[in-house]
Amino acid sequence: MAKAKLEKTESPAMLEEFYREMLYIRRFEEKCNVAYRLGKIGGYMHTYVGMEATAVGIHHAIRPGHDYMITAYRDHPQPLLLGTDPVSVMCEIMGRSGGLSRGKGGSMHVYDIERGFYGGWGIVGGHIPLGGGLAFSSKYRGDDRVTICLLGDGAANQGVVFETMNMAGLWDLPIIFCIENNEFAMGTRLEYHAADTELYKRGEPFNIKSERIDGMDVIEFHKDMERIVNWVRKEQKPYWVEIMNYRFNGHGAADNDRELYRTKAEEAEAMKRDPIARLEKILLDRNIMTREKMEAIDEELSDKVDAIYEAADASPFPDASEVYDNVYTDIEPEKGH
Ligand SMILES: Cc1ncc(C[n+]2csc(CCOP(=O)(O)OP(=O)(O)O)c2C)c(N)n1
Ligand SMILES: [Mg+2]
Repeated sequence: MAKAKLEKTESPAMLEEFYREMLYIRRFEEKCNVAYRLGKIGGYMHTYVGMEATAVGIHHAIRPGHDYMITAYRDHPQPLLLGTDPVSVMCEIMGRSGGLSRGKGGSMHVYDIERGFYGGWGIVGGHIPLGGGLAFSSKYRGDDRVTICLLGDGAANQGVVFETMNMAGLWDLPIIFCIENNEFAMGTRLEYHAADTELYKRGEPFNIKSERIDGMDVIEFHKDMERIVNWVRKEQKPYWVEIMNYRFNGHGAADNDRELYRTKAEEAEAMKRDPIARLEKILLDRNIMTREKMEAIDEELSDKVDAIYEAADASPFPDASEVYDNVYTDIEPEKGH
């Protein structure tokens, strides 16, 4: 049994899939960064560069399309992995009418409910009780869904997190709080915002099983997440997992002053943990892939991302007449309420 599992999780085909998916996310995010600088994307935008193993490892640990997932504003990779039309994702990021929210939400409000992805939320910590609600609905209906609730190290300090943890622990909700500890909350380093930087310890007072795992080694991380997801599905209890990763870009696309809060030397050290480079080394060492094959995959994915961008750029902006559509009010705007 254990051997069969190992073969599945470490088969060459699986590792190639991990590689393709992580590289796809990186090239997609890099394209977004370029588009932002060209003025093609407005508002806020936060990329996932450096953290790709986290999205990919979780995606392969859940039942995609069946389980629920909710996150904050680093929300581009999850729908890409779930199979959402990537042009509709890019359109949303670019504010075009072909977007998932018809271009009204932007980068922070990507979602795909049909595939179990509930967004895409901009208020730090605001989505955590919603994650609790998703897990409660599974419990109430008696289905076997697991809810993945992603949150940052900074978000882990918000009051609603503790309220949700209490309810999750009390009512045995099938939710996994995935703390993406990328060491920063905007420009605030972990040790300046957390009374105890060992965030994994926070589960215990709420009677929630918890642990800290490495989120930069996609193979090990995926195995850990698979074990945790299976446990939560079977036991119908919550889990609190601190995922150690690092964001390579600035906090958001407008953050060009990373030197104000971290040194170049520190970044260089962290980039030695690059999940893509780490997997490349494993693929080469195990003779699963050659450098040439990797370059060919990179070219293929870069072309794919270029085509997604071109298609999105051809989508029109929403018409001004739509400005009040899907806004939850029946009050006439001209009456000034
Ligand atoms: C309630 C609230 N306070 C402040 C902000 C501004 N803000 C946006 S992101 C962020 C930092 C969050 O950091 P973290 O949870 O670690 O997530 P990361 O960006 O590292 O993924 C802050 C303070 C906000 N969006 N909402
Ligand atoms: Mg953070």
